[in-house]
Amino acid sequence: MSNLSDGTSLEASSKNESIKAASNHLRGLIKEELIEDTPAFGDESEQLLKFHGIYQQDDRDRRKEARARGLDKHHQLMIRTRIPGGIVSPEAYIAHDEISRRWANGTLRVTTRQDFQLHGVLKGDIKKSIRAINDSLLTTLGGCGDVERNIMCCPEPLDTPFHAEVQLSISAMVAELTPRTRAYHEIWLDGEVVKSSEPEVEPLYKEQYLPRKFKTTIALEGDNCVDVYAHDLAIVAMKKTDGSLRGFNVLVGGGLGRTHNKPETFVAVAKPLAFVEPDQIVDVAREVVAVQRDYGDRTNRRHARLKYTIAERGLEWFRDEVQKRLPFELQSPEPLAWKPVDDHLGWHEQGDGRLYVGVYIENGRIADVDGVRSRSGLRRIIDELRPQVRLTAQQNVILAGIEPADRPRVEALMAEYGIEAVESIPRAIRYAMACPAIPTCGLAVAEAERALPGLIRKLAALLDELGLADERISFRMSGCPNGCSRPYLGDVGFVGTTLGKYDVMLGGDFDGTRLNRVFAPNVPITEIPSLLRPLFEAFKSGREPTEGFGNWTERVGFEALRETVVTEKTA
Ligand code: SRM
Ligand code: SF4
Repeated sequence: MSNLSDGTSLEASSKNESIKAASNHLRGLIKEELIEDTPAFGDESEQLLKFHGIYQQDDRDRRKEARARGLDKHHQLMIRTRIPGGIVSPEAYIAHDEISRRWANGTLRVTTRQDFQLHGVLKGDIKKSIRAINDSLLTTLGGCGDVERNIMCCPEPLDTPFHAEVQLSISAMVAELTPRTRAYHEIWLDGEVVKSSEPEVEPLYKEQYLPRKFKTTIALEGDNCVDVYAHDLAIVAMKKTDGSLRGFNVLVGGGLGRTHNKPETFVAVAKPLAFVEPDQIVDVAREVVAVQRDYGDRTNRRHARLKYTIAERGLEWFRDEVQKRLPFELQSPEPLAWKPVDDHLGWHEQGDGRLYVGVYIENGRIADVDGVRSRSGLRRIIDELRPQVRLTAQQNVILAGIEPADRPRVEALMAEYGIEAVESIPRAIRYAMACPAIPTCGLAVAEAERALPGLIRKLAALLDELGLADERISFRMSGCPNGCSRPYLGDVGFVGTTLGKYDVMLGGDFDGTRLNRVFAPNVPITEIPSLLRPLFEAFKSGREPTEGFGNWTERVGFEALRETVVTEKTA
């Protein structure tokens, strides 16, 4: 029986483990298949492409027609650019906008992890697209795949030593955790195939990379805008009294993916592990990843995230294992306190005399649709004023470094292109998120991005009618239980179960500190407003003065909430 580098037998390991092990550091046959005159890559390349930031998909809207006409699926690719902290130069924004028009479906998608996604790219255009992204000094390497994914950070562009110090830590972590393989350059950028007597080494990832994806985020003390608790590795930057960086609280083992009817898969919030000094964070991040590399489950991909390793072996075991590999002592984690989450929308001062404006983008889709032409509008503003762009974890866009004298011009352009100022957007809409789901996501069992706009407008109207329009309530929808829009960490989650139906989840909170639970399973989307109406009414009359909707549902309890719903139905 042959063995993989972690000692697991090849036969017992998941199929992906063999593909990775045999791929020669993610090369496989991608380069060969790229030049074949076929619309799609083969199955093994499909798995390896993810590490290069590319997903092979098909247009699900066209499946039925293709089947009826005896044709193959309409194959297309999705590209995910990895954008640490969501920081995009104006040149890189323009490059992505160009690619979206020339080779993708004419839209740009801001993701819940501060990346860009381009959908609908054909195989023949993929190399040009990846090249253009690299020319703009960004990369798609590690956008997906079993490696450290994009490292997120609060995107608020404040000019303080604290922000600058955190930024340096992110850059150092990115450098340490990015795969070293030259495959990416060889395949996409026509890099020279270096013939060396020394074998190529992946010091952290070795031959098989990680058992599964690995996600890291950095929050700034007090502001959980990056949804800390959803992450494998969550880092909270803590301040000294003089405002400089004091160190980092480190949490581990969060993850939201689960599978319907598979109780061995579950949602988990990250748990406090340690406090570390600023110059220790890179080593800690690397060793946390290394422990998961060595002990994560390589036999079952549904059970391979860090949350399962920790659930089975215990947090104490995990801490000891990380500690063993470090030359310094981990300190005890400090208590965390959160202020209300700030989505950083609207106009603000940066602290250097300039301004930033957070622009609302519905479900992260930068497009020209009906009266709202955010794609053309943002492009015009960026072409003309060259602001730095920052992507938020709520799928919105920040334009930074704007001179106060230019504010009227930005406002005029926003108005010209139908991009609403945040003050005029109903709060329910402003705080809502949906994942892409159908037609691009192959795992979707229900609509999300295309279904939420209709539903959220009904809910916003309902809240308005009840005098609750000013409430901060987060509604998050996903087209399957994988939880890409983090529906389990909102006040209200809608998790698709089948076409047109959703589990309605309650009991979470606006600040993303607590998981919600299924309140009503399999609710037809058309019935969601009438399910929630009596709850909103009871919230209005029974809440404590500053209590949020999610906290109220948790305090009152599901039994009482269900009675409220039943009473309304029989009334
Ligand atoms: Fe996700 C898979 C979209 C954030 C959990 N996710 C997918 C894929 C790639 C479908 C696939 O594997 O074929 C989706 C592509 C859809 C499309 O057509 O674009 C997809 N995930 C997204 C994005 C674009 C949703 C969005 O609305 O922005 C987000 C991209 C983030 C990024 O830039 O890297 C996205 N995905 C998340 C999050 C949220 C987060 O990380 O903060 C989660 C929950 C947290 C977590 O990972 O536990 C998430 N995505 C998943 C899972 C479940 C993983 C698991 O542990 O079980 C899958 C399925 C899988 O990996 O097998 C998945
Ligand atoms: Fe696809 Fe499910 Fe993620 Fe939505 S939550 S993008 S449907 S995998």
